[in-house]
Amino acid sequence: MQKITITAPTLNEAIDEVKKRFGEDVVIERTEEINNQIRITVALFEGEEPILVPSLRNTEKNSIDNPLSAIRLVEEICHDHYLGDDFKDYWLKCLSPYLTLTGINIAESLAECLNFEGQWIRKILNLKPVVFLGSHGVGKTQILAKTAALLKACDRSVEIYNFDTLKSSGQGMLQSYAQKLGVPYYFGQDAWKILQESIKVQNETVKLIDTQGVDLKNPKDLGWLVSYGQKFVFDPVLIVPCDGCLSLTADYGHFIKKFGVRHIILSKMDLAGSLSLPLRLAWTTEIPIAMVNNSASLSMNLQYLNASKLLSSMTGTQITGAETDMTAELGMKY
Ligand SMILES: Nc1nc2c(ncn2[C@@H]2O[C@H](COP(=O)(O)OP(=O)(O)OP(=O)(O)O)[C@@H](O)[C@H]2O)c(=O)[nH]1
Ligand SMILES: [Mg+2]
Repeated sequence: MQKITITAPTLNEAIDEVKKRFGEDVVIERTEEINNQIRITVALFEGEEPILVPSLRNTEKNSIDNPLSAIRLVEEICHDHYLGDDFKDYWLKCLSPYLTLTGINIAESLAECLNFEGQWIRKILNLKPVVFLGSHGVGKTQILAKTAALLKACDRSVEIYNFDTLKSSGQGMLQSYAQKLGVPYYFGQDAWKILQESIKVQNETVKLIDTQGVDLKNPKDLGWLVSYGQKFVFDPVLIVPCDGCLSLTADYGHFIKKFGVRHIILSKMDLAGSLSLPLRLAWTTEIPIAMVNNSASLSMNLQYLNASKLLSSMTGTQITGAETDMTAELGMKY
């Protein structure tokens, strides 16, 4: 076996050079950063010895031991999910220190690109009403209901405030759900008054606020949040549909800034072919992904997401409730 090193200003250029000189099926033994240059060490085998670079499609493994396969997988995922060249380059840069022959954990490099807040439900504060925001029909009401159920299962006291006075069907569903959970439910103008009193008292109760769907380009119906936001502190979470259009990323980004969104919750991951909108949004805004809603059914829990689960989902293996999944532990029997 012969070892050759190739040096280039960036990882991509170094890899291109390796591919150009030695073809696709070559074993990269190591990558290092030396004097702001990337140095790749390539192992060349003599004779007919085949070099196998396994395809990672549909694999459940996050850990692989071939640097070139790891790079290919990242390139494939970015291509398939329309994540863009800038995201791909960033991810490859994060991956580069992990490219050794001792097992490459791609999920760790992905975790450096995106923030995840799996403990979001546990960290919700009583003093900051959580406002569920988002476009029309993205899953706000359903996610609020699931959040309420999970908080109840953690023995937290919860109140639901419905400010969506436009949608009578949403009102009916949320009200009946609150009844089943034994959670106080307030609607419309009454909800306003009671919420203000409840905030003043500073009790142990978590307050969840449902809102009507808004046009993200022109969220005029949320003027109340801006004016009340000067008096009270809210915790705005944005529901981002995984099947949403990538071209909306900038509108979502402006909305996040305007309303001080602290977390995003992904919805409809079960329906999405590509995850371009939520992932590019999470990457560009650095807002943590708190939870995922994965079903049209109220009886299916929210799940937390981490890099490893996301990677499984993006390579074709559906996300399943891992043993450490808080929501699976709690179970939602309502
Ligand atoms: N498949 C799937 N369906 C979902 C998911 N989340 C919500 N839904 C469905 O999407 C529809 C809309 O959900 P809602 O919770 O009413 O959405 P919303 O954002 O409150 O809608 P508006 O109040 O009208 O703006 C319902 O039929 C839900 O069952 C999800 O993660 N996956
Ligand atoms: Mg709703």
